[in-house]
Amino acid sequence: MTKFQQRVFSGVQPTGALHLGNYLGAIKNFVELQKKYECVYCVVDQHAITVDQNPSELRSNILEVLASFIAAGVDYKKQIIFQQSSVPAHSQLSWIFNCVSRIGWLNRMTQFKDKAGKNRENVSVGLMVYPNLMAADILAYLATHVPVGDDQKQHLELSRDIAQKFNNDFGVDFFPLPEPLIYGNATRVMSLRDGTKKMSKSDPSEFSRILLTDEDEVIISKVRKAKSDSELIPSSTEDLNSKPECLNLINILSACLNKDSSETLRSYSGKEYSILKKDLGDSLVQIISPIRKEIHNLLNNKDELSNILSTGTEKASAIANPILADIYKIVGFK
Ligand code: AQP
Repeated sequence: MTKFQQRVFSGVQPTGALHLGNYLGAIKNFVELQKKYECVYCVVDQHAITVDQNPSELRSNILEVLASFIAAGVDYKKQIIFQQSSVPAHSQLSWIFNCVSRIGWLNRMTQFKDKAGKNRENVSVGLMVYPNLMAADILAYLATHVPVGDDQKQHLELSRDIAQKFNNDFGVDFFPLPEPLIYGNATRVMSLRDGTKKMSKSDPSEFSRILLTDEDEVIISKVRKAKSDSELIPSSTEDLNSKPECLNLINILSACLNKDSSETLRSYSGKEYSILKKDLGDSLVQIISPIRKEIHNLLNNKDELSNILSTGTEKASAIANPILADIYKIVGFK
């Protein structure tokens, strides 16, 4: 039995329009989890500036992510939705974690290696210490559960390491070790152009991803043009695993239908891709179309969105500030 109150925390970066990977990997689960937990969902704008951002685009992306949360079904009245930079406790705790976390740990982060690539000497320091800020985001609320896509698993493990080291260093049992919640059939949605790369906002090809703001015809066309091959859909899981693009389409459809991938495979084995793509396009339109319409409605009332953010800031600060005050005492600042 843990002494910690169960609480969910997760965040999404306002780095562009949200895609199907963000939805199936994270936001769909945000909505489910609010039935059982107290949830804190954050638009992580401070993470976004670890790479260059255009300030006016950043502002509008913040409101679009907020609108996407609400349109997808996050209940902003019952839960907390807010903007990271509006609660200074995140930055304050992240400095402490910069001093707890080890350079060797950060050097092992594959996302940093992927994003920095050969340009390692020239990327921002923020990009490297990003996982320390992520640990602060979660632990400023003593959150116990963190719904994320599979790509964030390593960062979550680092958050646990930081929590553990802080507890050991200061001889306390203050931080919970937050558990990643990575579930569903699409924990890693892949690019529609290359089944070995994850679907991502920063992929140069618009045809690699489906956005929550795509019109119905665009969704259908992106699915129709998704990379496939000239063979029929395989029947065994082994054969499916050797065809990453086909596996991706089956996984996405399974997630849309809330079915097991093996069941979906059985329904399509031996059939042509065009049949699978037609059904997938239709399923995606059914899911995305109402979300898109609601995003547009919400974005027509920006004052209301700003009010929702202000309320979220108050509610988030009311949890994080007393926790930060206790942390300041533990480290000897007070
Ligand atoms: N392809 C994906 N499949 C499943 N889950 C995914 N997530 C992101 N991509 C996929 C999950 O969505 C949540 C929010 O992610 P984020 O936008 O904050 O950051 P990210 O993972 O860096 O997303 P992108 O699209 O890849 O952005 P860029 O291109 O800007 O780096 C997280 O829970 C993430 O796991």
